[in-house]
Amino acid sequence: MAEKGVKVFGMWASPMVIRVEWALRLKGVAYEYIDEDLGNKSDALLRYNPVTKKVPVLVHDGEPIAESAIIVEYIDEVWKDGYTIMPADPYERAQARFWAKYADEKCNAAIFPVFTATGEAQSKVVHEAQQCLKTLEKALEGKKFFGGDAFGYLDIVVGWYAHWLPIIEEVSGVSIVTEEELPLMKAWFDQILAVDVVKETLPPRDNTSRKTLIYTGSRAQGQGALVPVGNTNRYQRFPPTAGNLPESLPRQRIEVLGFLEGFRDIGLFHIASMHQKRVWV
Ligand SMILES: N[C@@H](CCC(=O)N[C@@H](CS)C(=O)NCC(=O)O)C(=O)O
Repeated sequence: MAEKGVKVFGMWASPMVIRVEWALRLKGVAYEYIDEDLGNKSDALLRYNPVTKKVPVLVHDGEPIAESAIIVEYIDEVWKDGYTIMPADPYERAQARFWAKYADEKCNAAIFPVFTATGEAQSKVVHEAQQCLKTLEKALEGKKFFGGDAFGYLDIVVGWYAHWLPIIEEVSGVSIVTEEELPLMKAWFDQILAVDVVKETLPPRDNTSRKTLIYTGSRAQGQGALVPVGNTNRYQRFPPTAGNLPESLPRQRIEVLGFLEGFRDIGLFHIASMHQKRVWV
């Protein structure tokens, strides 16, 4: 007989995994969380998700379900009582799914290059990310959450922006979600960060432990590097072709994204997943 209960295979810094945790917690569903080393995936993960081999995977009574947005919908359908995640109205549901797809396909793709671009190219990338978010922001007009008065499906899908975009801005030295450019989204960030399930689950942002080394891709790929200045919040940008990466850096790690101590508060896992590189922790 299949094992009873709910398991989530995840990775602590994943914005996709956190969607599933938020949905389960909103429903009050108890679950076991299994943190994966994505550089060395467990046999269980590969067995449960042999197609994409990615997290999150929800295993419900022994049956695996992959793809975070699909899992969130599944959770809403299976645990019908209590908190409602999907909009009740079919038109509103279709709209929420449309914007979720738009955010995942367009906005995420526009945001991640902010890490790797420099100079004029970076200003252009920031502008493009802002344009995408402005389009998304229209779905917030006159509302507290994308879901209206309550934190709902689309908030779950894009809620990670509230935590990670300010980190991306800080590490990349740019401003994306500003009062001037994206006032509704900025106000929504505050709403999201005040939601209990969000507060319970986001990784900490601890200013004291920033000894992180972040390599935004390899030099060979021409993407340069961001290296923290001592134990501070400041980062020094090394241009793509620079032979001037600090001597202290292990050479083999120049070809990868390296996260050392303090990784948790920076959480640039996304760079790693973008480049499909091994992550050292
Ligand atoms: N569309 C997928 C994306 C999942 C995804 O990209 N997961 C990343 C972590 S955020 C992953 O497992 N990366 C490991 C890999 O690509 O091998 C979803 O929403 O579930």
